[in-house]
This record gives sequence, structure tokens and C-alpha cells, in this order.
Amino acid sequence: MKLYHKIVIGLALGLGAGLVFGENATVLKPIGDIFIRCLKLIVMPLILATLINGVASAGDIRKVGRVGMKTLIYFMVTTAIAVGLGLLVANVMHPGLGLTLGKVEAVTRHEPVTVAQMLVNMVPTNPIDALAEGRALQVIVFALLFGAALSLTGEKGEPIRRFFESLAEVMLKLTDIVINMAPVGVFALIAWTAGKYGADILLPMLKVILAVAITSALHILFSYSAIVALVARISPLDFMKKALEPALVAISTCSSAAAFPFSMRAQRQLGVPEKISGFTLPLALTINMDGTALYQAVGAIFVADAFGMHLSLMQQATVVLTAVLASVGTAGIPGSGLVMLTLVLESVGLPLEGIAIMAGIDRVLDMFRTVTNVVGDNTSGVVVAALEGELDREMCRTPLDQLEDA
Ligand code: DAS
Repeated sequence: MKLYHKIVIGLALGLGAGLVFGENATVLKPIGDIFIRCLKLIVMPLILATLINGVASAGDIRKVGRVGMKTLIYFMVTTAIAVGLGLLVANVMHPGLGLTLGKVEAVTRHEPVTVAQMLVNMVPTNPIDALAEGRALQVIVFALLFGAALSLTGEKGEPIRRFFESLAEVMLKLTDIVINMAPVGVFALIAWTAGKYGADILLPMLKVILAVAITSALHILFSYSAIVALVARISPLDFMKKALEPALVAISTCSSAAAFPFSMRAQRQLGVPEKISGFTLPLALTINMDGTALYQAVGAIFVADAFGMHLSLMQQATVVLTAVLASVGTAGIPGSGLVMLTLVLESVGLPLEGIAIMAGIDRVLDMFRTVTNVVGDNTSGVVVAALEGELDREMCRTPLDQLEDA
């Protein structure tokens, strides 16, 4: 039985256990937490090794610049589409209308970060500290610079280059060991979520949950399918089948970082060469968050409606820009999108008390945000590899059952 079969079974059993045992199922959470911690244990060294190795072995530094530019442009375009979809669905559904607001406890105010500050914060002052603290964007900036310098060092840099090449290999092997814990980890996390969130919590907020779910589904099933079909020229069905495993881990862990090792595997199975995925995936993990961006758009309209306020078209355009930038600054961990909602609400003068209303069901909304983020991350490697003429379409077409590492 393939790993993804076991993960699907784990998810189904977890859902059943949560619905049958309710709150009692929450005793399983520590098992899920151990699974997430093991995944996070490997993410930073995996990103560092694969990115330095990817840049250093790319050979032509101009090629790295070209691939980087294509990757960033791709991220911005898909995120803007996601925000547009979010505004469209929310303006049709108006999920916040008619909501009888309960008492809203004070919201911890997060000082909004300016764009300039966000750019400054991307540059680490100490790469070891960035690695230890798990600041992925700073680790990526260091890895890009170090990898570029390494590729320009020639013979003298060979020992270091070989070190990072073998470190990348070891990290991928360690990844294979950890990801086999997924069926049990997914079972425990889904059982906890289903047991914790019953109808009494979800029903009053059903409309905003539906708005985020519908927007996520539209973006995954239409935007991404159209993109992989038209740009990468591969079957959307082949893509979705191989993106399923990281998607299921994303839903259960609500963490793009936790799903990262599964995305690395899916990229291999989709025929994306490691020197592309080792570059696009770490970048996508931290700055490509379409699910978070569409959630910000829905959240802004929801809060405006809930407080009887109206957002003009200009204000909604501001939401698009702020949501795209906010998604760049969002970390791939549970609940980070809720924190960045502060930035979006502030940008159009909406009351931050709206965040407290959304916070109660954030874990459920985060499942939709994270699965959209992770599926989007997996499209980026396929699209960039296709644009570079390096996508192995034969591998992409090969069914999972015929792949030995599935
Ligand atoms: N949970 C975040 C992630 O891991 C997304 C979010 O909170 O918006 O991608």
C-alpha cells in the first residue's frame, strides 16, 4: 500500500474518531504535535541545503536570476488572482450580513509592518540565528547569496559545494524517514480538529467558512488547473493526483512548513528537476500564499459587513495590494494568516475587533488557506520547470502506483 493511500485512510479514520468521540478525541493531539515537530525539525536545514546546492550547482548565475524572476512574477500573478476571487465571492455572498455580534473581547494589536520594513527584515544579520529561530525568508536570502558566492568561487569552493551537495542528500533521506509518520500524524490531527470543532461553534460562522471554502476550491480547481494545462501543458488530473499527498498534510497540519517535505516529494513525482524545485519550493513556502491572500479579501468584506461598513472599489483595490504583500510576510505555520489580517483591516480602516470574531474558527479557515497555499506552491515548480524546458512530462504522466518512491 502506497503512503498516500495510508494518509487518506488516516484522514478518514481521524474524521470518524473526532465525530464519534467528540472532545474526548482531543487526547490524540500530542501525537499530531510530535508529527508536526518532526517535520519542522527538518524544514530549515532542508531549505538551506537544497537552496545552496541548487544555486551553486545551477552553474550560470544569470540562469538563477532568470528562474528567480519568473518565479516571483508567477507568485504575484496567482496571488492577485486569488485575492480577486476572494473579493468576488465575498461581494456576492456578503457572509457578514445579519451577523448578531456577540461581545467581542479586546484584540491584541499587532503593529502593522510597512513594506519597507518587510524588505529590510528579509536580510539576516546572523544566518545561524535566522536558522535557529526558523526565520525562513532570512534563511532563503542568506542561502541565495551564499550559493551565488559559492558558484562564483570555482575550484577553491569545491569542498564546501560538495558538503552542501551531500547535506542536501542526507536531508532528503531524513525527510523520507519522517514523512512515513504521516498516516498516524494526520489521523491524530484530524481527530483532534473534528472533535474540537462541533456544530455549535461552526454553524453561526458557516457563511464565512463557505465563502473561504468556495474561493479556495475555485482557485485550486479552476485557476491552478488552467495554469498547469495552458502554461505547463500537463493534465490537471495528473497534477492534482500528485499534489494530493502534500495537500492532505496541509489540511491536517495547517502548516505549509510541515507539508514542505511532502511537496519536495511531489515535485520529484511531477517531473520537476531538483535544481528547479530546490529553488522554487523554499521561495514558494515563504512568499507564495494564495490561500492566505484570498482569506484576507474575504475577511475584509466579512468584517465590513459585520460592522455595517461599506468598502469602496478603491478600498477593495487597497485590500488586493495589502493582501498580496501581507501574504509575502506570512509564515508557513498555523494561524499566521489571522495575524496578518490586522494589516489588511488597518489598511482600509476596518475595526480590528473583527479579528476576534474570525479567531474562534481560525483553525477551520486555516485548513482551506493552507491547502491552497501548498497546492499553489506545487504549481510553481511545474510552471517554472516547463518555462525553462526542463519539465519531465513522461514522469509527470506516470501514475503514482508505478513510482517506487510514492
Ligand atoms: N497556516 C498558514 C500556512 O501554513 C497559512 C495561514 O495561516 O494563512 O500556510
